[in-house]
Parts: sequence; C-alpha cells; structure tokens
Amino acid sequence: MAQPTIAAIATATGAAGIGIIRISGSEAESILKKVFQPLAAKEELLSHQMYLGWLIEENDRRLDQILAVIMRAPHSYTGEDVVELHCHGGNQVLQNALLLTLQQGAILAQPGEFTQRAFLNGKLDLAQAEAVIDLIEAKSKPAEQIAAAQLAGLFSQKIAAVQNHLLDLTAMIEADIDYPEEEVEMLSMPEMASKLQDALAILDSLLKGAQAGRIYKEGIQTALVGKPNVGKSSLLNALLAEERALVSDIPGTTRDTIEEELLLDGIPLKLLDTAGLREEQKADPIEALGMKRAKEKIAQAQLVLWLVETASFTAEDAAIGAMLQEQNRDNVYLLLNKTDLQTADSLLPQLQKEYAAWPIIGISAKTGAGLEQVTAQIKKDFMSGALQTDEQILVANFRQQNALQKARDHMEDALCSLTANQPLDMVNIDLYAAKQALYEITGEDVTEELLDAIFSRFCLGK
Ligand SMILES: Nc1nc2c(ncn2[C@@H]2O[C@H](COP(=O)(O)OP(=O)(O)OP(=O)(O)O)[C@@H](O)[C@H]2O)c(=O)[nH]1
Ligand SMILES: [Mg+2]
Repeated sequence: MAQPTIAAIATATGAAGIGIIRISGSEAESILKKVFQPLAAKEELLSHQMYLGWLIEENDRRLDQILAVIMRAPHSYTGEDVVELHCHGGNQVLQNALLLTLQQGAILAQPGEFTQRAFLNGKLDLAQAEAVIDLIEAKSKPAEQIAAAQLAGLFSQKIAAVQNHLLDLTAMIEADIDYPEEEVEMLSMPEMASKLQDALAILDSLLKGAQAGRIYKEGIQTALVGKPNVGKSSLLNALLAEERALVSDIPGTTRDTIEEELLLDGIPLKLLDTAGLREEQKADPIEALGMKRAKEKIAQAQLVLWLVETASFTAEDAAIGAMLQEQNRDNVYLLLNKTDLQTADSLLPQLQKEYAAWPIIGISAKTGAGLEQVTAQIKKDFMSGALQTDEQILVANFRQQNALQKARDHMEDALCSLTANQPLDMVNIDLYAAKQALYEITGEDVTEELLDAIFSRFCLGK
C-alpha cells in the first residue's frame, strides 16, 4: 500500500537566508507542479536539477521566488520521490509554503519520518539512521566524528564482520546436525573456537570505546558540592573561564542549582553548581529549598566534586562526606580548595584515611592551581581504555552498547560450551541468540515500538 506523501519545514525556525520545505512520497511531483512555476517553461523537470521559479498560490499569486528540485525514486534520501523547495528563510514564507503543499494533498510529517522511511526503504540501516540524529545533536567535535563515522557505515561494517563469522559457524553446525550421514566439511573444535574469538575481539574493541563514546555524546553529569563559602561557584566560573555564577564571601550565596555545559580538554561536562549544604536550622527557608534540590541532584550525578577548605574543616564538612559515603558512590573527588591561602599539611593524613576510596586533590579556584590534575583524573576514570588506543570510537548510544553486550555474553557462552565439548546444538543456541542481538543494532530484527521510540527523538523535517 502506498504511503501518504509527507511534507515538513526541514530547516530551523527563525529568520535565515533560506529555508527548505521537504516533500516525500508518490504525490511529491504532482504537488510540485501545482505550487511551482519555473521561470523558463519546462516540459518536464529533470531529476536532481535545481530550477529557479515562483512559488504560487492557486490564484497564481506569487508568494516567493524559490529554487526547487525533484529527486526521483529511488535516488533520494527516503527512497521515494523527494521534492525540496528552497524558499527565503522567513517563518511566514515557510508557513505559507508548507500550507500550500498540505492543501495540495501532502500530510504533515511526524518527527523523524523522512529518516524512518529511508530506513524502511533500505537506504540506511538502523545504526546509520540513529547516527543522523546524533550528528544533528553533536555538541563536541569527537561526538560529531563518532556520528559521522557511524553514518558512513563503519560501525555497521564491524557488525557485519561479526555476523559473517557467526553465520559461517551456524551454517556449518546446522548442516552437521541436519545431515549427520553426509560428510559435511567441518572445522575442528579449536578452529571454530578461534573463529569465535576473532568475532569476540571485534565486539570487545567496540565495547571498549562505547563508554567514552557515550560521554562524548552526553557529557558527564558533574555536581559541585560542599558547605557554604568553600568556593563551589568560584570553581564553576574558573572551569568555564567566565563569571557565570555569583560569588561572594557571604555563605549561602547560591540558592538554586546552576547548570552549565563545558568542554574540559575535549571532554564534555554538564557541571552543576549547587547550594552550599549546612545544618538546616542555620539556613533560611529559601536556602533550605536549595539544599533539598542540591541533594537530589547529587544523587543523580555521575561525578561529584566535593569541595572543602582545609583551614576550616568542620563537622558540617564531615556530615557531607558521610552523606556521600552513604550513597556508596565511587566517583567522588575531594578537592581541597583555596590552596593559595592555606596548605592541607596537618589535616591531609586524616582525610586520606577517612576517604581512602576517593582521589584528593589540592586546588585553587582563584589561581587555577590543581585544575589540570582534576582534568587528568577525569580522563583516567571516565575515558580509560578508549584513550589508550588510536582506535576509532564507533558506539555512542546506550541501546547499541546494550545489544553489543548481549551479543558478547551469548558468544562467550557459546565459546564455553564449545571448548567444554558440549553438543553442537547447545553452542548453536547461543550463536543464534548473539546473531539476534546484533540484528537489533542494524534493525533487521526490531519491534515497531522500538522504531517509534527511536524516530520520535528526531526533529521535524528530518
Ligand atoms: N583565596 C581564595 N578565595 C577563594 C577561592 N575560591 C573561592 N574563594 C572565595 O571564597 C568566597 C566564597 O566563594 P563562592 O564561590 O561564592 O563559594 P560557594 O561555595 O559557591 O558558596 P555558597 O554559594 O554560599 O554555597 C568568595 O569570597 C571567593 O572569592 C580560592 O581558591 N582562593
Ligand atoms: Mg555558590
């Protein structure tokens, strides 16, 4: 059954040099003919050629001078006939143009529907389709590079290589099971095991970069925590290199949480400045609300930067330390601030003993001392593995990472069964499950719900 023809504004809203209406489907060309009048009369418009002309209403009123192009199926983004109207980039112009296409029979596209059609028509696999949205949303150069490599199909090629190994093995095993009389050409057990190990190695290299990939894409949720006046807002400003948050020597300056994104030596952080934590009875009601919010945010953070002043480490600081210990967090850095004023000599052994699980770093938000060390620690803890090799990072999304891990677990089980000389049909069950997990990545085997969930993240017109 033919899909309806869809249309949407494909460019961002706001005044701009040009703005593009995109139409896809079997009616695209007839709609084009009704709303577009080329300057030079044309019998037929050639595919993939730009034509200058007028966007016209039914009464032939000229709405805008535009460039139009038709890309005939199957040589288009969606695999269907696609028309683009390159109008002037004003909101009103684009709304008018879109309305014209709808009046001529198009329906408004859902977010991501163009890309969804491209996927359904075999123009892209699912990993590539996801790369499109990642590319649009990329906020750092590495995130953009990962998405571009995925879009180019490099990730899908690795998956295909693993699939090929698995297919070879399952085909051989199935032939052996189905035709026991025949002389099926079989690999020896060690040969099969080594084939499986090769496939596992590919998955391992993909998984190794996956955590770093996700961090490049999403940023590390980082909370600045500590009692009032220890210099949390000053540290936020120092890392941002701008006076973003109010700083004063009055305790309780920060009331609400402030969130800022920044790149720390290429690593994206979502940095959260929180209200200083102290005993509730000392705080006024607004401050107490800020503290409540701060605690919620701390619980969600992936990394906590806990600031103290060694010259005045008190029971209040210890209470914050105890709260963090209670949450059983692994990623807490204890930052001894204001090292330009004081040294931690006397207190340090005690802190090292009490907070042995956490790195302790002396810093000064005022002079910037010690911040390099903080950056190095983040790299070590969050980007380990990936940064030790030159290998390209190709995975940056949780769904893909999960499916890879699932496939890997099944292959590991298959390898165990194989080397333990278990019956081959046992091995085959795990190989089959591994193949299915990989099909989820490229989209050969996905549910409608999953597809809807993926494509609804897209913007309109993509
Ligand atoms: N000398 C020195 N002063 C600092 C340093 N960091 C912060 N300060 C000062 O300490 C005072 C408090 O700084 P803030 O950054 O406002 O502290 P805060 O932790 O955000 O405080 P609240 O928002 O009240 O919880 C200000 O007067 C800062 O100038 C530092 O490294 N060295
Ligand atoms: Mg503050």
